[in-house]
Amino acid sequence: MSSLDYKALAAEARQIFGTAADEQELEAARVAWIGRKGRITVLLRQIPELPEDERPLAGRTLNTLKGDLSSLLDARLREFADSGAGDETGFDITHPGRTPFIGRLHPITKTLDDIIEVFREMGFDVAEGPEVESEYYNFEALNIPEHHPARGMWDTFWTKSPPGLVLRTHTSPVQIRIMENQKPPVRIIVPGRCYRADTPDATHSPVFYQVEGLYVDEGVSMAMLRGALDTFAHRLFGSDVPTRFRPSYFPFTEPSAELDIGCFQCGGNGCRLCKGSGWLEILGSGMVNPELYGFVGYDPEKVTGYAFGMGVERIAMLKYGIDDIRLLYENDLRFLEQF
Ligand code: 2U9
Repeated sequence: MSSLDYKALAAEARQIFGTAADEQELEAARVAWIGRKGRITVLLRQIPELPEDERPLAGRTLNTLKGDLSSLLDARLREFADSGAGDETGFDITHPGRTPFIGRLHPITKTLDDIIEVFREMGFDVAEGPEVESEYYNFEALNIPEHHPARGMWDTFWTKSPPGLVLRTHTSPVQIRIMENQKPPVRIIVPGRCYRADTPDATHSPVFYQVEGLYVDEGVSMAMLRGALDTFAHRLFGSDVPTRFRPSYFPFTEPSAELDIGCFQCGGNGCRLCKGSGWLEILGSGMVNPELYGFVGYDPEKVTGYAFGMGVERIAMLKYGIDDIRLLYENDLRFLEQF
């Protein structure tokens, strides 16, 4: 059997299978071509009678054609079944539906969206900036000079080539960039991915998300900060949750304070989650250190500002009762499908 014969044979068979008008015609084609006494089957059976050097090619080509015709047959049958059994519109109301795969948002994304929504309603704009930063924006302009002991608060990834850049350890550089380009009032929140050279454990991930906020204008006060953060905590964790402001230290804010919410697990009596204190820390904050205004050309005699920052994973873990941050990065569907 020569390859030319095969081509003509294949074309003829495909034409017949492809144009069969209904299931009966298709069944007739099946019997005539690939049934027990069909043309292809008979030709396959005759291979041993061919000259020896023609047998391999004939076997291969005929078997391939048989497989192709069988697939074509299945496809056409499915086609008839899909349009078949139906009413005059061709729609088969008895045909079982296909369950669509419903995607869902990652718990970090959900939490990020919730946080952004609350601050948007309070009048904050959303700003973003680069994840690879200069040492100047990530540290110096934030009142954290080289050799300052506060640098130890951030284990930093440095770039090799070009050298001297950092993967931002917080989103604060974006606030500096915005203030350089915009006169007060500035009222922004800055969501984004940050990096710290921490060893991963249940509460640390070298990649994590932050939302920071900044409000600078004439007359911005610590009381306004407290009010905004209280509103935020109540919106995210419920209007009954107790809050407290606890003094703290950050080089870029003075004075600084952390916001705690009452532990919802033990109701404030002390448990493992709150490490016995009855309180859960949810964010850091403070009045922008006036030193910073010199870096961006603002007049510290005229404006004041508040700033805050929170780890999105921490908020998500508290909100959803997740006890290990690594679960948020492993992408195990059994975990993700719960949200
Ligand atoms: C400018 C001035 C001040 C942002 C602030 C914090 C306090 C803070 C941490 C919370 C958990 C980071 O994710 S975390 O590790 N952040 O406690 N961040 S005040 O202050 C700024 C930012 C920008 C120009």
